[in-house]
Amino acid sequence: MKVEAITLREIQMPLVHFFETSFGRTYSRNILLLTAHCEGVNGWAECVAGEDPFYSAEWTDTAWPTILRYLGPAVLGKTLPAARDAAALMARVRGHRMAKSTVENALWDAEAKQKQQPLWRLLGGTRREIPCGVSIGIQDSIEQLLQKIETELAAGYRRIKVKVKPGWDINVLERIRSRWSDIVLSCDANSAYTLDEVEHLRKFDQFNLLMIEQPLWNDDYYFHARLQRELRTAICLDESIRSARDAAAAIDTGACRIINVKVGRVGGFTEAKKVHDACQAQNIPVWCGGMLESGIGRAQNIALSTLENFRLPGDVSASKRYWKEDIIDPEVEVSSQGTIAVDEQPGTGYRVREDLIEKLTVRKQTIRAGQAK
Ligand code: OSB
Ligand code: MG
Repeated sequence: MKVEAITLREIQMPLVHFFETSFGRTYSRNILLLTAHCEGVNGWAECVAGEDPFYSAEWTDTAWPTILRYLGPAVLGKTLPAARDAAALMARVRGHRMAKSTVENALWDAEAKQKQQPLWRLLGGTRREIPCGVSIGIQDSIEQLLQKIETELAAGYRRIKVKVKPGWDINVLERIRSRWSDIVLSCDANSAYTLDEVEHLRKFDQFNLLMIEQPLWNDDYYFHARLQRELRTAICLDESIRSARDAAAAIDTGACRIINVKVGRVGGFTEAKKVHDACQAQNIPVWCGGMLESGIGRAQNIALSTLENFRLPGDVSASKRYWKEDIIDPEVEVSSQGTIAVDEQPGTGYRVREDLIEKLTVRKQTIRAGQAK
């Protein structure tokens, strides 16, 4: 597979409803999309970096030049036996995992299309149907949150995750549990607490949560291990897990009992598979996280979720929860049983709507093999 050219673009898409976490509120997404042009086949991928460096150090404006100046040129003009060989070519660049993932995953898509194989099979998936959950942001009132939960339960979703932060936590969980005593419920703090708040965090134990996601610092697992020893509720790590080595260390220290896998956060499908395998070897279940992706990233998350150890419902939900109109055809739909099925179509099984993407594009650049930087 020869990488002849790469097109990077930024599209702008307003969310149907704002999304608020402990680090802020998002109304509209600016998403980078990458196309790898490989001998007549176009592979697509989405960069999950946010509009601001709040979830992680990476953001749209670090990913853009990193891809155009370093990561793109590292693979351009090369003939790769397979997409999994891309990571080694980009390894000289430290960090910038979301940017790396964008390049690598476009090559996985190209490889699947070239081999006329479903991406999920190429990744080593075995599940034909994946269970879906939803992540519901902080709202203006608890009533509004309860209304949203009701809608998602009626739609069939199998797990409700709510965002929490100091002042929007115990009070909220109490109201949810008094209305729905036995739904599968979890919460995500996105690093909103510190170890001084152990007594407060212990109160979460009364709500029979499936997990509490990333309660402490985004770059920590040592202190999460101290916290996990104090809690009955399972800790799930998201932000802290950047690689399979992080996953192994976190499991070894007892920092978590569940891991959230986001392909962008760990640097691409190759590393995501390694994280999956490292967790499976230690009997730690994983689930697929979300980053408010457009259909392109969403379709790739679906493919990843077919791997065997994705045993818990992911933040993989329907297009219409985020977008008035998604950039893939068909849009992602979730069954009334809260599942998404995969089939034998080559690639992701979703067609990229290039005409619509063109209309949403705010900047675009193509780099070719042999072209000076
Ligand atoms: O921590 O999982 C997170 C969205 C943006 C950044 C971080 C997170 C999230 C979500 C939304 O929880 C998941 C989704 O529905 O895409
Ligand atoms: Mg999270």
